[in-house]
Amino acid sequence: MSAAKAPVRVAVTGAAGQIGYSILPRIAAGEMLGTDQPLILQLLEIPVEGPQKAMRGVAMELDDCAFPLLEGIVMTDDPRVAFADAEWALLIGSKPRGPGMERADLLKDNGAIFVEQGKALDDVAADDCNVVVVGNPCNTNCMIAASQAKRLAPERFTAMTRLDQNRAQAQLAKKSETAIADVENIIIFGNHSPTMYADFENATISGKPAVDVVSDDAWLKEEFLPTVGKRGAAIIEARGLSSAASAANAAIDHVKSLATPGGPLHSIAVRSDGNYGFAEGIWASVPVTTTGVGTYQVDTSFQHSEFAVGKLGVTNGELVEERDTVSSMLG
Ligand code: NAX
Repeated sequence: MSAAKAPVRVAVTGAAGQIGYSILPRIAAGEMLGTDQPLILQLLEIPVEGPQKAMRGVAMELDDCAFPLLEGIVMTDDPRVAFADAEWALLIGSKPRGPGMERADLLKDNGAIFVEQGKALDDVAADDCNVVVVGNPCNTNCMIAASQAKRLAPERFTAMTRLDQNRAQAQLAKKSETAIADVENIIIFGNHSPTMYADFENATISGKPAVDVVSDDAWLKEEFLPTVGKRGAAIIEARGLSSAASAANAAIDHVKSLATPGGPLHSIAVRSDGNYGFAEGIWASVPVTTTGVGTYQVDTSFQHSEFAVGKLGVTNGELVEERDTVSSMLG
């Protein structure tokens, strides 16, 4: 019999939030890192009694699930405790946009959180820690956190666009009346915002170009793209709350794909080195193949029409603007 694996430390911020509540039992059940991988959850919440108390409640429920893989739960309001020796850090917690708040204020308020957390990660996380930013605006928050890191490599900081990919895949499967698994190579480019480009031109359905199978250019350009881009707002409108179960599911997919070398192409926002016309140094979503646990290579083979290049230009412009807004926070 082989020896039991050593536990992996997984830090999760915003542990008392909606996504936290959806994701934590799934991580503890082994859905993210595998059903033979013991783990220790290190939960971070803001130093305010309400969220701290709610986090303790979540931990009580995790205890009550009696997950065999869950070897410990750390609860704290100190990022240096939460991130200590973490091999995976899911940065979910951030400030929501309040009434009358400008986007620039949101960027700056959240930027301050990611300056602090980036420094703490660099000080105490495991050398090969993989940092996954979910809290919005996630691309720019990720860039800010990575910019604080002197020890950790910027490539280890990724932001989540997998929910957008999953949304796009589901919409194409519905439209073409095929199984989800038959829709492949559907990649999100750019920002996790309504400017993102869900690249239907390179997608395939049952091995054939999606554009040929769908055969409805107007639907792809005028319905599919806005539906995917504005899906978050549609969920808020319907539920009165933002996406949580699907966001938690996407974060699990993101980590699983990033931890599984040789799997299919997937969308993650990574530091741009100029591919696809994205400005160097911003975090833009692109297709990647995973090469090792937490390492990946950007697939630069996608061809884009003039229409797509225009879309990529818009989302790149937004990311550059976001970077300009937070330039004083970049380390
Ligand atoms: P909630 O407001 O339910 O929970 C957020 C939690 O984070 C709160 O409990 C809050 O106290 C905590 N928090 C705030 N600042 C913190 C800090 N500095 N350290 C630790 N915890 C902190 O939001 P929820 O619905 O869980 O969403 C979390 C974030 O995910 C939001 O920023 C949201 O916009 C973002 N999303 C990102 C998505 C993506 O695809 N990248 C999709 C889903 C979601 O909208």
